[in-house]
Amino acid sequence: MKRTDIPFLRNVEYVASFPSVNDCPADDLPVVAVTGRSNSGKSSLISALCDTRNLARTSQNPGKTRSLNYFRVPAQQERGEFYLVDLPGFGFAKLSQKERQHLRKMVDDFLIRINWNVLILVLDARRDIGSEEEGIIDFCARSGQRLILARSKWDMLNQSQRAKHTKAWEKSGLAEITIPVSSTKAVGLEEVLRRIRNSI
Ligand SMILES: Nc1nc2c(ncn2[C@@H]2O[C@H](COP(=O)(O)OP(=O)(O)OP(=O)(O)O)[C@@H](O)[C@H]2O)c(=O)[nH]1
Ligand SMILES: [Mg+2]
Repeated sequence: MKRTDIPFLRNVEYVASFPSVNDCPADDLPVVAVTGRSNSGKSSLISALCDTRNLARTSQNPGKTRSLNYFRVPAQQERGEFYLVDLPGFGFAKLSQKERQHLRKMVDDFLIRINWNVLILVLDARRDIGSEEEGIIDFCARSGQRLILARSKWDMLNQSQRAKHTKAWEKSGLAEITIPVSSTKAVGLEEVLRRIRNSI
């Protein structure tokens, strides 16, 4: 698909960064949430889906997203309005144990208590799935909630690495929910957008 044909999310507005689930909007707008390890590319993916460079304030410093960042996506064509939420990254080694636990709890509380429509779990394509990601995949399978595994930074893999990874997730039964994406090269964005549309 040509870049100009991708139905990017337009006129997305930053709402606020909430320190706790208790503060999050309690209206009935659908919610699309983005989670994943620190530095996996969550904020970059959100910015790419909105065709902007810096919507979700990506940074060279991992661990920067430390609250629940809400964006409001206006209605477009047949699809209604919804919230896009950038969750704090988990597993950032440079934070204290206490701070890491706090962020992890914030994400867990969000996943359990917020009535979200689809969760995008961002995984750096060069890394293996860790125990945190496994926990989230199991949680979604048990609760029957929609999940997308976005294998990010796909542009950084060569042909043989791509083939190897594709084989691995086919073997693990995750192919159905896996989408290779590159935020910098606009790979896989239209498929992520299609699944978002189908879930809200
Ligand atoms: N080459 C390439 N680099 C990427 C891609 N996505 C993200 N990056 C880079 O990876 C780094 C981390 O990206 P972020 O989007 O800030 O990651 P994050 O998951 O939001 O990180 P935290 O907010 O710390 O949890 C940045 O230097 C990005 O430029 C991609 O698709 N391709
Ligand atoms: Mg971020």
